[in-house]
Amino acid sequence: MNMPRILQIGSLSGSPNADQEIARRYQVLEYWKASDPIRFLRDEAQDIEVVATSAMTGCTAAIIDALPRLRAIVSWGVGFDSIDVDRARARGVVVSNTPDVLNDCVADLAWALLLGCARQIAWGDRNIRAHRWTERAAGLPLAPRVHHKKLGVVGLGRIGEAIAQRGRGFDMEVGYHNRNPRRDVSHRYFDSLVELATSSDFLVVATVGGSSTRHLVNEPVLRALGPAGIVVNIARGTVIDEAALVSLLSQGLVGGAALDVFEHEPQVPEALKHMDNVVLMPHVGSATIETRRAMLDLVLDNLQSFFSTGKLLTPI
Ligand code: 8YV
Repeated sequence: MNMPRILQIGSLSGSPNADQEIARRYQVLEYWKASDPIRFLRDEAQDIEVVATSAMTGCTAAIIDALPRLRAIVSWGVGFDSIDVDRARARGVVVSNTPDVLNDCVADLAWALLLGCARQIAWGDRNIRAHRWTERAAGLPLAPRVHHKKLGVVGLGRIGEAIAQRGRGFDMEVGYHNRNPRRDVSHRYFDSLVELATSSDFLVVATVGGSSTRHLVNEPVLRALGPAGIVVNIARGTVIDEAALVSLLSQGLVGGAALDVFEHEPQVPEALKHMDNVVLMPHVGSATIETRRAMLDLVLDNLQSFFSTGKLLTPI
């Protein structure tokens, strides 16, 4: 049987056996293994109609431009800031991502980070492992209470909504900032992000990445959150002005930070690694067995749908 050919930009190593499962159904051109990528596209990929990629490996304008017959980009992950969607649209190329299937797991991680930072879980764990229970326990600063406090969500999309819903379970007052208020939710809307930060104990960033939100959470917003406030980011590192965050944390002007994403991944500012009021994770919001399986299934279903009907199941 003649399997359709696709170009895969990077290994989908975030889902176990993803590369093998894709290769069982398609003839895969492995872009990430090419020693001379430009030549590889010119010599091997001129007939390629479909690209498979991920939120991490993306798809640049240069790749889109180098594929004259390209019709679709199928991506693993909900974020598409690493894909040049404008260039794809201009070329009539459709793009799919993997929305919804990861909402709850990303929201769970946001809450694990929030609780972990507020209740000093990583700090306690580090001290026990270092045999410092008695030494440090005496100096343990009391943690802030979480329940019945104020939760601010930056970006009340599908993931933000799942985070807000969990906040209600902790009897929290929930506020949010979006470009426009949503009519279908009862949480309080703030059209000013500074005002949301001022009125929040915990500010959770759940908005899209990309140029439209770059440094949306800037120094004034972080100052407004204040010395008792904790900022959580499970969105994209670019949404927070990381240099401002490091500086305000080191001056005690922001209370704490719990971060799954960073501005220059996989680099993490050294200063953050030495702060007890900071919790760090290596961009793993969707990394559960069930969700990563569902993400791979949606990639496979989008590929199959496009090859059989010319339509994507979850176009962006
Ligand atoms: C990551 C994500 O891709 O879906 C997204 O956009 O950011 C996540 O699923 C994943 O956690 C690996 O970085």
